[in-house]
Amino acid sequence: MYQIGTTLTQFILEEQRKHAGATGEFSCVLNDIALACKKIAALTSKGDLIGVLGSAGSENVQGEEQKKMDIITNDVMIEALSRGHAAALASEEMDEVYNLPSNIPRGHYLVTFDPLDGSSNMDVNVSVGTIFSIMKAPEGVENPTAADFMQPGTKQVAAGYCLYGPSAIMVLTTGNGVNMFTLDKDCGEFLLTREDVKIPADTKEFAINVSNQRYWEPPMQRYISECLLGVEGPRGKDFNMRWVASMVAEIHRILTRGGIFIYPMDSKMKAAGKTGKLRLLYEANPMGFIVEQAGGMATTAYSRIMELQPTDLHQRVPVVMGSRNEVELVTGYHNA
Ligand code: P6P
Repeated sequence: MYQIGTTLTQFILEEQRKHAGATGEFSCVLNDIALACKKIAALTSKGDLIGVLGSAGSENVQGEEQKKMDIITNDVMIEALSRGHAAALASEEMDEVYNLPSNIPRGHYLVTFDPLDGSSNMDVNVSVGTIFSIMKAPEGVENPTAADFMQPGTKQVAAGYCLYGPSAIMVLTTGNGVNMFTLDKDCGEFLLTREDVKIPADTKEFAINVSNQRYWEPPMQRYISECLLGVEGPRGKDFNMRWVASMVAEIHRILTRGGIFIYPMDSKMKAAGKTGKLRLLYEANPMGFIVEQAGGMATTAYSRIMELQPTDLHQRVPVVMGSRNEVELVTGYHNA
């Protein structure tokens, strides 16, 4: 018998039924995000056909050039999440917390997001993605502030991303494992395609931007040089390297076949007064939640990412995440 399969909406509602007293609001937030990702998938697939590539001629709060699609996808996320289910929003593309218009009812959830991670890859037609994290909002606060978002990653109630590649794939955790949903563009539904995804504990594949090698701290120099020595070296095996420059694509590969993704602290960042490259609230924490829920590990090279106490909406941190045994080795080198 032909099977449609399990839609994301059905999956979310079945999860909701497991929580007695659930109001359905959390489910609505997830469905709002799914709607936004369907729209973004449509936009990214058209690219030059609809004139959405290239620079917007502006900078974000980090002083990084904004692409047209950074702004467009941010607008899509804001509209989709302004339907009375979220309490407030925070985005890589917005300096401050986004409070909803006064005529919109407030939900009980804070949502942070990077609307189009790796957006510079849009101009060269390489995979990009939307990353999101959901936390509880404080009770009875009409307009949450940045302080309300300063919650460690362990407080996340859900995290996910949508990868816009050959397929559009939504990857979601609500704290009970990781599931993947592929967008069937013919019927406009995300359909469950991989359940309870687990990352292999060991790997032979690392992802790091080697052009920064001369700036790395000694333990990171040691780790990567050992990988490069291959089977003749102390690791006793050859390694492969990947670098897509889209964190979403790297993490998706790691969820699929294992690996380690590293964006370390380095002396160039220190000299510039930076604390890392990737953003804690809407990149490192959501991806860390997903990786941990898939049996992997996520650290700063020194400590667990999800236990960090955030101090700023756009705070950056070093990131080492993926196959548990490999991340443990790297973290051990840094804490030796
Ligand atoms: P680099 C994309 O801009 C991003 O935030 C991550 O998705 C990606 O892993 C990293 O930066 C790429 O950084 O220095 O290689 O351009």
